[in-house]
Parts: sequence; structure tokens; C-alpha cells
Amino acid sequence: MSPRPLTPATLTRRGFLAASVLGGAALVACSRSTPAGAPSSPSMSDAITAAEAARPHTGKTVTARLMPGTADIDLGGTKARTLAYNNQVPGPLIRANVGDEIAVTVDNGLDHPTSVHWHGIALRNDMDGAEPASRTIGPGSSFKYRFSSPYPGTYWAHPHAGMDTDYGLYVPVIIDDPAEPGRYDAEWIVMLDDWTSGVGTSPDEIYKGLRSMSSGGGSMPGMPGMGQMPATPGVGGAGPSDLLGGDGGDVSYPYYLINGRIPAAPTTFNAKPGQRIRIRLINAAADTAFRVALAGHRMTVTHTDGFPVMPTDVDALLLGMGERYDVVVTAASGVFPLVAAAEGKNAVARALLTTGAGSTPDAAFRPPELTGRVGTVDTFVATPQVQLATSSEIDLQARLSGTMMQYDWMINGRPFDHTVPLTIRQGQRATLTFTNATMMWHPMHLHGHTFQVVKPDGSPGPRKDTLIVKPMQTVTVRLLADNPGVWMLHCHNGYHMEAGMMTTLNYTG
Ligand SMILES: [Cu+2]
Repeated sequence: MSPRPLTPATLTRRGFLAASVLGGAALVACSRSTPAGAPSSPSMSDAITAAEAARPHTGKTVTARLMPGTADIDLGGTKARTLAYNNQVPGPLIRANVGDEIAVTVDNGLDHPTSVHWHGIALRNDMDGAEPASRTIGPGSSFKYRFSSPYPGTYWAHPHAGMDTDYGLYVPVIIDDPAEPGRYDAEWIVMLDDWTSGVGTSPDEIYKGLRSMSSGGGSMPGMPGMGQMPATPGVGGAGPSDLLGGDGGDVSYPYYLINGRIPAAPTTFNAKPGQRIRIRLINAAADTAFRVALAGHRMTVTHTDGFPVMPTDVDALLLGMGERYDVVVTAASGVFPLVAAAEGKNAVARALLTTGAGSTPDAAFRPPELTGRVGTVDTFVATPQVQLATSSEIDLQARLSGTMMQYDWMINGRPFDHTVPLTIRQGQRATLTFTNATMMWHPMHLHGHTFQVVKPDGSPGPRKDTLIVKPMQTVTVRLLADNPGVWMLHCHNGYHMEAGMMTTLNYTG
């Protein structure tokens, strides 16, 4: 191990890992056993190579370098020692065209293994940045990810190891289609986050607190937040959300950020009145769904998780962790807060759109649009060009279980270290049904594919790779098995995932 100076975050993490070994807690460790059908076989490797050859290629290469490490970040007058890419939160934008080779060198300056997962991109499986398909990068080591994206869209990247994303390791990734006409004049990339690292209880300590709630500490059986006095600050304390059908989350955070800034010191996006602005919203939080609205404006939603939908006007939008929405607004004249209300948590993140003179409302201001027409997954329909066939050859099931008290989140009755993978064959059309048997909502994310949501009446919904599944809700999605490999299927609540709410979808030939 290098003599790198220890930070509070790394100390905490080390202490936590050591304590968990001593305590024998059933954690999802970094070195995971390889589920059956991992892409170690020559035939799987050939299939991955063939799938890459079939993707569009421009012959151009876009290079970037990501340096995850300890960083002192200014959140807007509040400083946080945390983990970040290239000393900034969010990390630097990575942007390429469809078919470009994207070559990203990652120099791991952390004191533990890391990876970079390219969330939402239908890339080659061995570059996905998640075990077991692609190995983690050891401390002090480098790795170059090389891949291309067959589809344009708004994506992002983050580690697929431990709680690192919650420490501030995330970057936006935009894939452009040169053939797409730019029906907008300006573009604003907006990354939402819940923040505690360096200013409150560390993510690893919060996770430890959540896991230990079941083992005493004066807590009692019942609903989270009711009659429970968790010892760890930040754990519990989230109230109900109508949109989410239950508690908003498991954790109350000291701050909620837009593009790395607290509400009292927001970033400002400057534009001209009348300009059409494409806003790319990305929820990088660990445990927070946001309801987003731009004061004084309606938003026309154009894309869900990178894929086009029939343009639909809303006043506000709900984004779970890992979800992205693209909207277009026509800028009015003045100063307008873009507000992301943390569902069930009585707090906001915000940024400002400035197109002219005007006063800035105070940091807690909630625009009336937040309680207007709120777009959710049920509101949108994919454009005909990107709809998937309605026929199906195989039905896959993902039953979500677990309780807040036990903090034992699972898929199909098993935590990840005992999971039985779902299996599919190359070329198959499938349905995947999520059955949520818990009292919490879960943003379910599938790697390497963008499925199509089936609405309750059977009609087509939007294309998505991350889907909010509400308490006791059943939702079916369709997918086409066109990207061979071993793909993670998991809850994008960072704490639920760490507790084991993850399985894999394995191609078997
Ligand atoms: Cu979950």
C-alpha cells in the first residue's frame, strides 16, 4: 500500500472494512465469486468481439483521463474532503459521437480498488466497469477503457465498487448523433446529488448504521422513521413521498447539490431570452429521488435515459437514482431557479438560469411548478423508431424483497453473493417483470441494455435502463438480447445495492 496520506473518508472506509471482517458481517466484498457463465469462455469472448464489430464505427478516437483520488472540494463556501475524479465534482465531461472509439485512461489514486461503469451505454461487456465482466483497477494501477456507443444520449459514469459513487465519483457522459438536428440553441448539463462526504457521517458509516439497525441500539420493529432512534446521524429521517408511494429514502443528507454546489451558492447558467435550452438532467444521488422544476417555465420532455419519447410538456419531473431525462425549455427573461426537491426529505438542491435582470429568490424557494403536472415514467411513450417488438420468447422474473429493519435487500430471495443469475440467449426477445414485495421503492437498473416499459394497460411506455418500482408494485419491461455478456441487474440505491440487491443477466449462447 502506498504511503498516501489518509483522509477521513479513507480512514473511515478502512476502519469500516476492518470492523466488518472482525464482526463477520455478511457484506458484499470487493472480490466476488464469478457467477456461472462469466465471460471467461472463448465463445463468450468471441460473441463480445462480434457484437463490437457490428456496432457503428467512425474511425475516430476520443481520449480522456480520469484520476480518482482524495480531493478537497468547495461546495460553495463549504469545503469537503472527499473522493473525486480530477479534483472536481462532478468530474470532467466525457463527450463523443455515436461510433467513436472512446478511450479513457483511469489512474487509480484511491487506496482501494475501483472501476468506471458507463451507466446506460450499450457497450461491449468486457468494458462495462463492473465485476465479473470487467475487473476492478487496483490502487496505484491504471487501466484504459476502450469502447464505442451505438446510441446517442445522456449517460454518466461512476465506480461499481462499494459506496464510492456517494463520495463524489461521477462524471456526465454525452453521446451525440451528428445526424440529429440541433433543435436547441444552448445545452445545460445538470447533475443532482445527495451529499454527506466530508461534511457529515460518511457513506460507509451510514451504511454500517443501516445494517446495524436490526441488531439493537434501542430500535424497535416497525416502519422506518417511526419510533426508531438510530445511533448514526443521517440514518432514517426521510418522510413519505406521494410520488414514490412510501418513504422517500433511508437517509437524510446534510446537503443536496446541483453540479457540486449547495443551494446557497448555486451555479448559474447564462442564456438569452427566447433561446431553446436543452437541459440534460442526471440523478447521481445514492438515496434521493428529486422532483425537478424550472421556475416560470414548462419543460418539454424529449428523452428518457437517452432514448427519444414523444415530446410531452410537464411542470416538474421525478428522477430516481441513476435516471436521466432530457428536456427543452424556451427561456424567459430574468433569473429563474432550477429546483430539485429531495422527495420526502424537506430540502432542495438548486441552480440558476439567468437570461436578464431579476432578483434571486432565497435558497429554500420552491417554485409552484413543483406541484403542477409532474412527469413520471407513466407519463411518456417512446417514439415509434425506438419501440421494441411486443412479442416475447422468454419471461424473466425479478422479485424484490427485504425490510428496512433487517436491511437485507435481495432479488429472487437471495443477496448478490448467493444469487442465481437470470439467463437469456443471444437474439431472444424477453419480458422482465419486477415484483416489489417491499415497503420501499427501488430504482432498478440493467446494464448494457435499454428496455421498454410496458404500461399497466399494456400499451408501450418509454425506453429506460433505470426504472422506479414503487412499494408492492409489479412492472413489466421488454428487452432484446442483443449485447452478449454477463450484465448486472440491481437497485441503484447505493445502500440497497451494497446490501446485496443485485443479480446478473447472463447470456448462455
Ligand atoms: Cu432498492
